Amino acid sequence: MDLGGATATNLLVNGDFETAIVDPWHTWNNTGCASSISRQSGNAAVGSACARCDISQTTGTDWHIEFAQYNRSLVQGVNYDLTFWARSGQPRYLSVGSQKGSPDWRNYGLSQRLAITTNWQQYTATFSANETVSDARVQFFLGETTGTVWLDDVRADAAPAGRVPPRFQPGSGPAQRHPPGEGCQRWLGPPAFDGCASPDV
Ligand SMILES: [Ca+2]
Repeated sequence: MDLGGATATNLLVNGDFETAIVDPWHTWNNTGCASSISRQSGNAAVGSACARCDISQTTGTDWHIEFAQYNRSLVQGVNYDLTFWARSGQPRYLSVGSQKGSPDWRNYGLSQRLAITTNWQQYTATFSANETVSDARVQFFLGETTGTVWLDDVRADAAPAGRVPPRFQPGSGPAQRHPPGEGCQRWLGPPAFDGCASPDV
């Protein structure tokens, strides 16, 4: 879809963390994981505050620790830029995603793994929404390693016209993952995301 220069509108709320980190921001730790999110004043990338994520225990699976904004609206075929600033205590990876906020937890077009450094840097993950929905989670997956990650100025805007995002490939790489909760903890590999019909598997 050509947006024809549509005005960028941030789909996220309080992505700059200048106010308290509350709903629709949510955090979740899988069994065996421990992390906390706090609002840090000072040393922000933008403005006067940022989000600090301390990951003290993890399974090593990225999505087992989630910091996400719930119930975001996406329009099928529109290209979005998820833009944010990040740094970490040690060089590490984090993943970003967007998926349905309830079973079958299907992916809405975004799944990327990004290398983060100890210096503030701005990142952009461009994706094409594959459905029109109002229950999308926009997610940071922080469970790959322990440590501290700082985030700031998180935005999700319609991408400028003409930008071509990488095509989401169902079944490629780490894209096929179950989200947190609901007993759905089984990794589903390629070729297709098939939901959570058997939560006890
Ligand atoms: Ca800020």
